[in-house]
Amino acid sequence: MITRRELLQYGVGAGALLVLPGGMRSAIASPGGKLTKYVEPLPLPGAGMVVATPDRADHYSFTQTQIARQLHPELPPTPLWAYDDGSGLVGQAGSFGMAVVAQSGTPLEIDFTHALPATYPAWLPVDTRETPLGKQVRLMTHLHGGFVDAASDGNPWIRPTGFGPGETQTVTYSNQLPQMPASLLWFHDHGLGTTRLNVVAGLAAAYILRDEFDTGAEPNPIGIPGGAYEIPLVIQDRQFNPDGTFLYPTSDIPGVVWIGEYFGDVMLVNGKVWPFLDVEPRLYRFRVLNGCNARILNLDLGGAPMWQIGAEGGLWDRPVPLTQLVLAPAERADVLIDFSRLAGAVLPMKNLRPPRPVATPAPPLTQVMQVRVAPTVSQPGPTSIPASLPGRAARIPGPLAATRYITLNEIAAGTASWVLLLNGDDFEKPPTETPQIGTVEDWVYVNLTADTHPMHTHLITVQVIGRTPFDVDAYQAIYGRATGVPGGIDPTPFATGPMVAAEPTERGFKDTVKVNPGYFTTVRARYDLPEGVITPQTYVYHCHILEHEDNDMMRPFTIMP
Ligand SMILES: [Cu+2]
Repeated sequence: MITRRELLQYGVGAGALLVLPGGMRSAIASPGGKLTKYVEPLPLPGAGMVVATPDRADHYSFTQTQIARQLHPELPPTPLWAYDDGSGLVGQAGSFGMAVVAQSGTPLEIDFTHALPATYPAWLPVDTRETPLGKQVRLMTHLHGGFVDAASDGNPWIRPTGFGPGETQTVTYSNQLPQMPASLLWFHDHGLGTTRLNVVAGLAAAYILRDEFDTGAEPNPIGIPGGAYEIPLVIQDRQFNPDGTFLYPTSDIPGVVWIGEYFGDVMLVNGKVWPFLDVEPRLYRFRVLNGCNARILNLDLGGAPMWQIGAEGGLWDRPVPLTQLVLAPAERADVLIDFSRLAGAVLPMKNLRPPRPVATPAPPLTQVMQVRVAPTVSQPGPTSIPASLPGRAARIPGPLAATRYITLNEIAAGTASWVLLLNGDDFEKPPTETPQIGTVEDWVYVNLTADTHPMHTHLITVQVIGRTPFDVDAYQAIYGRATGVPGGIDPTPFATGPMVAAEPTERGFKDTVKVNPGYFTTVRARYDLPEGVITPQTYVYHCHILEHEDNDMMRPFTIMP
């Protein structure tokens, strides 16, 4: 019997026609891998990425609409789904082309109006077992990292059928402090059972929060690079059909369309295929988002010295030196990078295999982009790394009101019943996680699968406490059922070693945490609500591998009085 891992290691993106037993049909003459690398410049805000224009004070109106863009000169134009701020998106060069820039502490209201086709085109293969309304395009925009009321969250529990053509989703983003400090968030579609397809089609955008310290300009009170020296990097892997449409493979299991993970054979950065970036030999700020559906990145920036200064929950209290940058889908890193001793160099940005205990079935995809360092500097900017930062380390004081044990299970892989479940429960089952407002809880993610799952909780950010190795087989042998191990069973008696403390790169608050196989991972959060929002409020938590989230690794949780 071939295992899922063995089956998946045969090449998605190998360029050959492969029909795999129980797995996926893939790489149907995908032309992507043959595209010439480093031909086009990286799109940047105001130069290939649109900085959204409000239609009145603190209010934006977006329509979700289909456009077409050439993502590489050797490809035909690719049909894309995009957020149009009313500009018509003439300034969007690639498949990731929109950024909202907002102020911490100032709430925003946004309308999202569905102006896409009523039904899915053939290049986006829907598995109608997972969708509430068949092949209808139903949209739901979620602000990832937003501290907002449940009705504004873009949350498929509150409105499972989402929004149809002509309908408008109206949201209020609190941008409230301290939960929403200066940071890089993103908004993306969260349609029930179709998140993986809507995001591949292009429905994802940046949301940058500023404050009086992190102004985005240079100079600034923090003493970090700004202006043209602050570079957002949104990394997404994709496959292409010869006609320019995105290739999203389908399963060859009878009755199944859904595949376990989507891996591309081409890397896009800010929506362009394998771009290049011209820099000066000085200090830069890179703001990196892993926007892949399923690929865990391990970025190597060509030997330039790096310091991480923040993550999903904003800036830290001090910089941390980095040698590699391992980011699972939806994780973000705020990084200072020093090119000052690399004048004239041409540096590859590479994606290497993530180190253990991170585990992923992804086939390799090594090249990301190219960084070309000019011989001279036009504007020197800051020349040293600040000793301290105006942000925070994550340290949540007790007492603990509850500890919840949440299991991650993969059931019947490679069959028509293949599903990923939290606590052995479907998404539709009523909430079982019900923290009381204002209390602190530990959530312990007990991974019973072979791979890393990036677990994301809406509304809150967490402090990573640590990861404890344990005997998965023994735990499962005692408590396993047909749908996996139910929630609520403490794995501590099965520990095989002491807890490994949070990584240095987990210094601050996080909204997405790597839950590695062979370990249980403990995260701590305070379950507050935005000012004026009354209990109960229901949100969701899920794996941010979008294929897993769609089938069915997502559950509601309710904040109770
Ligand atoms: Cu997962």
